[in-house]
Amino acid sequence: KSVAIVGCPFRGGQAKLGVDHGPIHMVEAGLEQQLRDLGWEVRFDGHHQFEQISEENDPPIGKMKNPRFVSQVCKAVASVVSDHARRGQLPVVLGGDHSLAMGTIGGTLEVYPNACVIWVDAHADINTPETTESGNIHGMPVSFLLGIAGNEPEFAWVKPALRANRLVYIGLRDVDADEKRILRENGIKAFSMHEIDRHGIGKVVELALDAVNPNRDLPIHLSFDVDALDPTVAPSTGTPVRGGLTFREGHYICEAIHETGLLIALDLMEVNPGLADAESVRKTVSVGCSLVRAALGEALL
Ligand code: DIR
Ligand code: MN
Ligand code: MN
Ligand code: MN
Repeated sequence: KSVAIVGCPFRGGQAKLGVDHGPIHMVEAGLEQQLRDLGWEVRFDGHHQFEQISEENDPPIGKMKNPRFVSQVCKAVASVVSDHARRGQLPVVLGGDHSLAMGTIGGTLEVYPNACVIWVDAHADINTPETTESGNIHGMPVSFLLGIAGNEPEFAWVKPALRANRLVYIGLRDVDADEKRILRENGIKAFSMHEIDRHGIGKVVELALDAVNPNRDLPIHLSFDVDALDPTVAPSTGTPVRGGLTFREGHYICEAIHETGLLIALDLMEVNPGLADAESVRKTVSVGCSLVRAALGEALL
């Protein structure tokens, strides 16, 4: 029962300053000890160090911004994650922006090729370098993991290791038109806020697991973008969208995945302590930590 906290102070997948401070704030809030208190052996070797590539040395490739920087960091993160996984340590990767998931999920699938991915987010992050409107790579990691991003030599190291039927979304409410088409064409299961309103979160998590893990025997990688939560719950994030998960719905997802006993990797992304007043920042950092604790077994009773 061992976890490795991997802080990734990285913001190259999007334009806003501050998201690189997310992991530092979550660790300073005491996450390490909180996980020890849950009975985990916790390894934290300091935040992931990486070489900066400045913008003048990293001009766009097509519409993609900071492509070399994002690619290099994600490649390194993939190897950190796979190393921990091979040693039987559950990697808890703290972002940082969600482009990092190319690395985290890439690393997971090297060690657990049959893992399924539960992606909790307001956004689908499945744009391709062709369909992106923003050019921000944090809106694209899933297309690279699925192998539908087209031939991008800079990202040739990303193996198309994720199968469409092993991916499920929960919490979507801000999906670009091309992304909706990509989800449809690839038959990817997604539970938007509409489905959560209709069925309730309990049923939705059950249906999501039925879709990607029908026999409840495959390892689970949970990639949680804090903007899945309603902005009243997690205000300090780069692309807040109203109408999101309540505090309890977010925690329920984590608790239910913990209960499967199948969780083998966790991402907690897009906490940006630079975007709000002190109280909103504290709230967002604190909910980030408590989602991690819920996924790692903190029980209400
Ligand atoms: C938008 C927003 N779909 C994009 N994506 C965000 O930039 O591709 N992802 N904010 O987290
Ligand atoms: Mn700071
Ligand atoms: Mn995201
Ligand atoms: Mn998002």
